[in-house]
Amino acid sequence: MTSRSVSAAAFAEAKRFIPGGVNSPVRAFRGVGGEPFFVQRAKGSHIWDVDGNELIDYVGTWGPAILGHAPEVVLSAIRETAAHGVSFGIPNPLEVEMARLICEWVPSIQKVRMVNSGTEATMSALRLARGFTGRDKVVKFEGCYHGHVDSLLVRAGSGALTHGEPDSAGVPRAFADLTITLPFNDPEALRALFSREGREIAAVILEPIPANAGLYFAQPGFLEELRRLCTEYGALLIFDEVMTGFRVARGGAQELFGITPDLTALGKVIGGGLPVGAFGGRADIMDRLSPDGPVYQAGTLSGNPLAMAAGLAQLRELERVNGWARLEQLGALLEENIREALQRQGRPMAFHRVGSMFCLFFTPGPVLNLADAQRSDRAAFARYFHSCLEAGVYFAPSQFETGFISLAHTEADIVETARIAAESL
Ligand code: HOZ
Repeated sequence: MTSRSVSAAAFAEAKRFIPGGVNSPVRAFRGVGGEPFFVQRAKGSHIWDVDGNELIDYVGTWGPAILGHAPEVVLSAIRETAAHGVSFGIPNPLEVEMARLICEWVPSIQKVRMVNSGTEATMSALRLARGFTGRDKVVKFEGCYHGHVDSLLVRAGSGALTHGEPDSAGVPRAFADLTITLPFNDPEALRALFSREGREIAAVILEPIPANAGLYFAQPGFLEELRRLCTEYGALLIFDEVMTGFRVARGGAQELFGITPDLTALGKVIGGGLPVGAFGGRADIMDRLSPDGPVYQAGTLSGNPLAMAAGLAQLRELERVNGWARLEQLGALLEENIREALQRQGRPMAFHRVGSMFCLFFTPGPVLNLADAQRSDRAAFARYFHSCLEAGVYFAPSQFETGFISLAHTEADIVETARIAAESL
């Protein structure tokens, strides 16, 4: 049995001063039982806890670490930039470089504004959509998670779902009333809603690849129908690509599917591990932002030079090595090994993957929406999670999260992971 006594002591101390002992609920292991370990350091595909245990990591700081932990290109960019100052609150050239890169890589984005987290990105995109359309209602999908934005913590995924609070306390009824939720992959429900109140809808926001209630995919035609309805009724289509942006393809999920949203929210990979988000889209919409337009949005640390430098270094490295092709290879290797193990053991379980993102559901499936994902055997997932952790593999501590492979993972890491996963089923 692995010893984690130093982590246990650190957690006890943390709980005295930090609510629940964590600065974000998903870290608390509530979905799997037990207590979180404390990390000492992370490099490449591995992390070491304060007790000296080494783990192959598939959380990747919840998505940003696409090159692996602490890659040299990012570290040296941070060091070089820090030598000139760590924050200015004055326009700096790195912000413009980042904006130009985003606009070049994601053609639906003609203008972009940097913020400090994915939550800020979706929150601001929503306000802009309301300001632009002059309408109040927004539509989201059950199980999609868009950060802890008041009006989006309704039937939400990720930690909200894991902890059984998909409708958070503290969100005024009046806000929640303006949020309409629909099941994912239900075009009939979508059409019915639009024909009833389409002209009152400011925006539809979704993860084009839902990855916060496990990982599942849009059925053929669903995203196209959504795009068509938004256009017909004058509602804005917002893609939350905080997880998928720059990860599933250079141009994100919208490039994979060939769908053009009006606005896009970004985060995670874009910051190279530093706190960054961004939202952007059509210039005529973005120009409604202050100081040119009436929609106010601001941030002391937005466009922070260290964050811009780290993000730019990570994105350029990804492109230099054509990281997406390599991530697909590694993802395919994991999938092949896991599927083979499931078949060998006669375990009909839904394994979903897109590039370097993956999820093993403890249900035979099909999993097409939140209700399907909730059929997973969460007790079995918890046993699997702890068995993998004990054997040296760290997956996200919830059935309702997604795994991330990085460019630092090796074939040997992947094969070893699949072996441990198979033994833990
Ligand atoms: N957005 C992350 C994936 N579900 C979770 C990060 C967090 O809530 O701390």
